[in-house]
Amino acid sequence: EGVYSFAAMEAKWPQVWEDLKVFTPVDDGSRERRYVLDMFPYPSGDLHMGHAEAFAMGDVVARYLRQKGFDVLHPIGWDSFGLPAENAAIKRNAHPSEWTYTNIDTQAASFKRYAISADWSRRLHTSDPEYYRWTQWLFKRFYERGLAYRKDSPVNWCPKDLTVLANEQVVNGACERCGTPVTKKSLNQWYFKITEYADRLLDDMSELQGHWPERVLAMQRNWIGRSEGAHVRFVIEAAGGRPEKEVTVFTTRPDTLYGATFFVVAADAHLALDLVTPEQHDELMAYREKVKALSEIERQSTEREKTGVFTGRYAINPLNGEKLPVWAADYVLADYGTGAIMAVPAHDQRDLDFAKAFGLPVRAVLDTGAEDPAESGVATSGEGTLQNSGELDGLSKAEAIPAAIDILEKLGTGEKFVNFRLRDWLLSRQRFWGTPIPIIHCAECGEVPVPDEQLPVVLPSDLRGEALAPKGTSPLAAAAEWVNVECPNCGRAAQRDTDTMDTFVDSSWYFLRFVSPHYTDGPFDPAKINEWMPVGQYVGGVEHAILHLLYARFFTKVVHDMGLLDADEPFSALLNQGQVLNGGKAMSKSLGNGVDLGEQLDKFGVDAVRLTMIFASPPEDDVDWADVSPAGSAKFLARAWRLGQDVGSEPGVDFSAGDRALRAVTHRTIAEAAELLDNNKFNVVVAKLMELVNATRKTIDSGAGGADPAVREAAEAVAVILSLFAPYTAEDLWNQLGHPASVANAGWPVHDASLLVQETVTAVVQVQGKVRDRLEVSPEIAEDALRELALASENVQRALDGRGIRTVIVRAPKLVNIVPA
Ligand code: ANZ
Ligand code: ZN
Repeated sequence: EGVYSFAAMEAKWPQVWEDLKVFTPVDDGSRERRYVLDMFPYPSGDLHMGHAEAFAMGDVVARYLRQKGFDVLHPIGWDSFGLPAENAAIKRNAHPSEWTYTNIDTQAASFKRYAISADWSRRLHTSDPEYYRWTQWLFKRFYERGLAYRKDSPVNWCPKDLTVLANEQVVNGACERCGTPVTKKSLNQWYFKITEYADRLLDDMSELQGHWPERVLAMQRNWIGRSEGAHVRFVIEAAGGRPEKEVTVFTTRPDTLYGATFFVVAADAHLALDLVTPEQHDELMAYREKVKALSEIERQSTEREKTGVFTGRYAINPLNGEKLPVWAADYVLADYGTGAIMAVPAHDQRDLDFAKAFGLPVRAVLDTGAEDPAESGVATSGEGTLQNSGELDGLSKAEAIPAAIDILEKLGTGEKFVNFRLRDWLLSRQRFWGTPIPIIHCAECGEVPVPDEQLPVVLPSDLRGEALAPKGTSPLAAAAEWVNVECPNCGRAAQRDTDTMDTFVDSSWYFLRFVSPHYTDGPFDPAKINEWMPVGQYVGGVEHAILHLLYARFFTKVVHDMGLLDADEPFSALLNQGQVLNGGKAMSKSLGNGVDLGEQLDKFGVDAVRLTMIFASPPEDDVDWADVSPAGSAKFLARAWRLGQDVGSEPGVDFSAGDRALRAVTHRTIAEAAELLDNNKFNVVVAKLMELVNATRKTIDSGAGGADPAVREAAEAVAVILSLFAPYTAEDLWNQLGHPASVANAGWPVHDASLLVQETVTAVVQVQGKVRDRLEVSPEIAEDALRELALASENVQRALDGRGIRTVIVRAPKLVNIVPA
């Protein structure tokens, strides 16, 4: 009693909340449901400042909706497969599960201390067999629908982690995890056919507009990369003993077909080997070796000089019969479009640079009014009029594109085509600590899925330490007992697939599992799933804009198409919290500017740290820990808490007799806070709350003191609003006010609109003693302000009729008397 002690509160309340199951949804339909989700954590070490910020934000939303009377699902779990556990296990000669589950326990304890209002009974870990059983089950359903398949192709390879990477995991040509430049390697790998959903992933973004950050939508749009154009088939003439062959190109500019002067295939694509003549073979092989050694960054650089090798072959332009030399070059990418292009140097800068380097002809077919690209070295691209183009001459570019497609279609050598930048999702990994792919390879039967009733395919427990070290092939291959099985189909000796799934597969459906995490007859309970999905508010970092968020949207659509889920978008609204910086820079070991969350909590208390995170800036903005004051937050919290000691009335007292001025502040705060919270302006709510605490203190210290019912009304509102940001202080204040736990379920106070109306008085304005106007003003209006208002009155100006003013007598707030000159 009497002293604000965060340590005492932190010791007292968690058990009470747990006993009362305050944060477990009733899940019986008696209240409208809302699903609030934070991107689940990866268990590397203890929680850090970034977690503290993100989870404080998500918790504000969950706690607010609970106060508003919704049945809130706010679960927590761990994304617990992945490389760091495996690397730690290699170092310590341990099993990855040891490191993983130890860290999870540490983080769970910290989350509990941090008072995240999560339903702990739904806790899940993606590395638990009862979870990955259903990841495997879903993989099988994808497989049956043709959405999971294996193919040979050049893939992104991280030479440090010795594993393949999805395109989404290659950032600026480097491994997203370790920063090593990525190279290409030809491998047989598993893919998810996300490209089949490209159109829907793009189109359905219209539903998310206004509810997701625009930059995330823009990143996804760009990543999906829809391009409208045409497929054009070119016949490659037989030469050097090689037969004639048809090759298709993708072009966005079929109008420039007459300007094509050469043809290029990706040097690293198999097509280049198919085409090259025996005379050119060695040169191409040497060139391919050089290309392989290049990183994607180097290949895509526009600065680098163009290189390539002539294949010895010629392509016939289907429109004019011209013979175009076929080159192999690295600026054409093997995995975009068809891996082959018609080169139009006059109107494509990359082609022009190549033409210059190898002395190839340049022919402008679109007159844009600019200098001839052959002379200027600058390809032209704007609007213009077709020339040197036979039947297309005289058309505008916009007319010529459909006209050219029309001609191609009539000739049977091409058609309109929409190309996507999006590639299929490479999901197999040559690492241990992930979900095993539930496929058995049989010499007789080929790929045989593991029967559903044999799921999960559990990871072997005897591989540890060095046995897990990356070798470029999966460590699972070494577990002979695990690998060698009977074919489920024919009973002959067969082998398990030894790759594991990308951990992004695990996180693509965890939000579905949270709805019924202990359900054993399927990935989720069909009776519950549509009650909760979609997630109403998702909270997490912008770094997941294209990886996790695109994959989760894809999974949701497939599960929807299976008829298992009504929703076809997983997250109705998305909030990207900013970063926590220190001294204007991201915290990092190398800068030595890391701030330890545990130390902050010990020093200032959970509530002060949470409140500081919220108060520092709008949720989307960064928080610079060097600029904030958790000590200031702690002081405010103690001040708010002390209100409870000075309230002199009993619970249930009639507020209507209370001080009207304080009541007006209370009700205005309640109304404004709700509107601000609906718009994610959490920081402003804290500022309003500070004003309310001050106003309450002022009333206590004057007049009726703490016995005034308005003081209780204000203090109760403070407790409820504060419960979103500082759950311990709020609970303790609520308790002091004589209410049973928990304030989390107290209910959002209803504001009385009539109290929001500001009181006014009527000021009479006279000119030469005659009443000329009446003004409605605040009783507290200052003399200056009233004088200005009176002089600005139209009636007063008319009465003055251009005369000057000798004196103005002001008796605020009731009277102004103006004496003209
Ligand atoms: C002829 C042409 C003429 C082109 C012209 C452009 C301008 P977006 O918009 O990104 O889809 N292209 C096609 N496949 C390629 C590959 N695998 N590697 C490198 N470049 C490739 O770009 C489509 C255009 O990029 C295509 O249209 C093709 O060049 C090139 F005045 O065809 B164009
Ligand atoms: Zn078989």
